[in-house]
Amino acid sequence: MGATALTSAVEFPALGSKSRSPLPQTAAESGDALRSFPPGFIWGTATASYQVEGAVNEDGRGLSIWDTFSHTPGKVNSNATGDVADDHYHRYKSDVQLMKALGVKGYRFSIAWPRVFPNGDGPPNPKGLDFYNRLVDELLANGIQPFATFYHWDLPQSLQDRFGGWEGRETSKAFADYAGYVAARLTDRVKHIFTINEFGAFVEVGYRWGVHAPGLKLTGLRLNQTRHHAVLGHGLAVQAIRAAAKPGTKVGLAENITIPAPVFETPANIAAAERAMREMNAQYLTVIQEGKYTDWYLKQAGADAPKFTPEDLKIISSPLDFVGINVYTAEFVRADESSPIGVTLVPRPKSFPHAPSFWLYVSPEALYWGPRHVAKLWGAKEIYITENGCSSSDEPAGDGKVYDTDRVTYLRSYLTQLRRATAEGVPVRGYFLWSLMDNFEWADGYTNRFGIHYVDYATQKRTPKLSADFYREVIKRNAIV
Ligand code: PNW
Repeated sequence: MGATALTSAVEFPALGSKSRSPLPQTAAESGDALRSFPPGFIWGTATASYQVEGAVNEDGRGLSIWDTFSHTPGKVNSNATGDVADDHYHRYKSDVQLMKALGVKGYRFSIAWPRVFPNGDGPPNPKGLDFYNRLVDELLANGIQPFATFYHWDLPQSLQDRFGGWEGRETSKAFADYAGYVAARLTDRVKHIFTINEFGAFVEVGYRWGVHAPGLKLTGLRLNQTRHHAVLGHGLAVQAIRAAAKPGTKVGLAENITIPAPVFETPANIAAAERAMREMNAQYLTVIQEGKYTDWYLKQAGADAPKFTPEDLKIISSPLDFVGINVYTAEFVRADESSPIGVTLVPRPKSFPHAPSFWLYVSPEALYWGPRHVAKLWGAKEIYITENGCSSSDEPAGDGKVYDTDRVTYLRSYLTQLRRATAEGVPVRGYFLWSLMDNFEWADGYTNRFGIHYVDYATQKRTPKLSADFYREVIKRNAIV
């Protein structure tokens, strides 16, 4: 059987021939109504300070827990550190040009607390803040809106040493002081602020599993109190930002909510997923939205329940202007009368497809159910997808290009689910792809690449991957391609 047998067996009408059924030629032709996003939708990319900046000893920056952790042998894959990372501190101007070439409308970056307050509290270091002044000015000059995260895990080491980091209430207070200081100086130009990135990652992975900085393995009351101080720090920061910011500044957070998706969309399973959403996020987004810990969480914690005052709960639930969610994966659930909250987690088979990052199960439904739960349960009026993306093996081909069709497929599937949410009126206003470029992927070092630009770490050369071409088209058409 040769090629002739194949071609004669299947007859493809020539394109343009009269007998051809009138199928649309492109996805856009198949109806923008089916593929497009609301007008004014903000397409963006995201990064974080320690993952891209480098320049760890420059202009008076203090030590962070990630400097200490990455320099402790055995903690990070290949003992990689963020000492140089993407050298973004020096290359931010050309990196802004990468964004401009993509056509992004927004850029989500984070501010390194130890650049601004080298000891976490005490005297500020104006030279540290100057970097962000330069970056913000460069973004605005290129028509890109800055979205700033105030805490993306690089806690000043001094706070870890003196107060046990987020184990101590003093850290929550210091965070608010730092947030107010920065808000006073940037909000003439930065209109969107995220207090904290991923409570559910930095507390659980850093203070419970010991896999991220500071590498602790807390349990019981100490762990629950750390969780409490994280959300308290967020609430205190919201108040400090509101007190210091220029009018028109919007404040929110960026949380990697656990997203329960109904394994099939029956009314009973959907109701079960909504119950699960509140409980699976009880220590973080639920208490922030509802101003109380769920009965079930407190019951489970028993004597280890965090110690708090009614005033704490009021601070934690300070009203927000928007909710940001980082979306990577879903947990499938179904209704179950026999469970105390009427829902069971469906186990994942070993063969469930995932990205090179072991935790990143490919579940596009997350980008529908995540924002929908947030809007339905808590009435959020403005939602941002503050991160979504995936790792890939990303090996450059002979021509130097990276043909990351796995990432393109991943993004297209997820965006299709996001489109379903916006079409139903879920108020998602923007989407920030993680990440603009390959970077320091925490305990995985430089092995798991998430960028849509390939970074050659030996030369710092950035090359757009196929996924960058895909994203440029999506942005240009405001539609899935
Ligand atoms: C997020 N998990 O981290 C972070 O906000 C980014 O800094 C990071 O680079 C990106 O996602 C990709 O990992 C996560 O284990 C790390 O479920 C781990 C998990 C989730 C998010």
